[in-house]
Amino acid sequence: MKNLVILISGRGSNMEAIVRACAHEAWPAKIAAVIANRPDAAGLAFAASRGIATAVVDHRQFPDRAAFDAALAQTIDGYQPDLVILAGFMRVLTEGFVDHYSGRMLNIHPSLLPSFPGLKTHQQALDAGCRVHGATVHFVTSKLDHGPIVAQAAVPVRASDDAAALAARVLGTEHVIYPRAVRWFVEERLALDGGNVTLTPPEPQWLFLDHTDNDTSANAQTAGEGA
Ligand code: NHR
Ligand code: GAR
Repeated sequence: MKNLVILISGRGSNMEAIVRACAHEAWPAKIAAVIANRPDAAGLAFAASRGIATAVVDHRQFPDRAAFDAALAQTIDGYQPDLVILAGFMRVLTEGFVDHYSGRMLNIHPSLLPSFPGLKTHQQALDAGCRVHGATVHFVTSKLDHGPIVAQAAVPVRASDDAAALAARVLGTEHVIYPRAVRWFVEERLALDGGNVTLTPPEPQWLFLDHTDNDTSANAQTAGEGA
């Protein structure tokens, strides 16, 4: 039985997808706690409604990142986690914190890494004229958004997209690949060799999601552009 601790900052829809998959697929795992860095994180209510322990470590109450990270690690370690899951967690973590959870901390980032690390990824993809965009599950290392890749999902960029529409399409794929990747960890199927991840036995570590919405005009426009 593996203990999972999930860190959130807001809505928590990825956390919710993982909680549901863990229950429905009867993983040999327990969601030991959901921890937020904001007292008003909406996802805390869902976790509590499922009988999951919740905690808040408010970053605004600490003088610097090192002090916040030390308090956060102490709270996390109280739950003896086998895996720490960043799910829409919005604070950059110090090297000491990341090293402490080396090989046992995952993040989902809303872009096809190594493109577009950092924030406002959907607007970055639109501004770059990308025709595909997506999300990446990766092990967390001290180099922000650059850890070994576990799974990726790609979606088309539609001509009519704004950042919110594109984010919604990507989010739908996050809810598929993140629970899947966590399950692989729980099943002890992930191995890290250098900067790469191997999955044993292998299965596709990618997802291409097309026709998730009925935006036929975008297809027509693509043909018209000769793209
Ligand atoms: N920490 C390390 N060391 N490495 C990673 O790969 C990390 C990480 C912490 C969080 C998630 C990441 C993402 O998926 C993540 C990966 C927040 C910021 C950020 O700039 C950047 C990347 C990510 C999360 N945060 C601002 C900060 O000053 C605060 C923004 C806010 O509060 O809204 O920390 O995108
Ligand atoms: C998700 O799209 C996640 O990939 C992204 O924020 C959203 C959180 O949604 N993460 C980051 O941008 C990390 N910097 P959720 O709270 O509903 O899971």
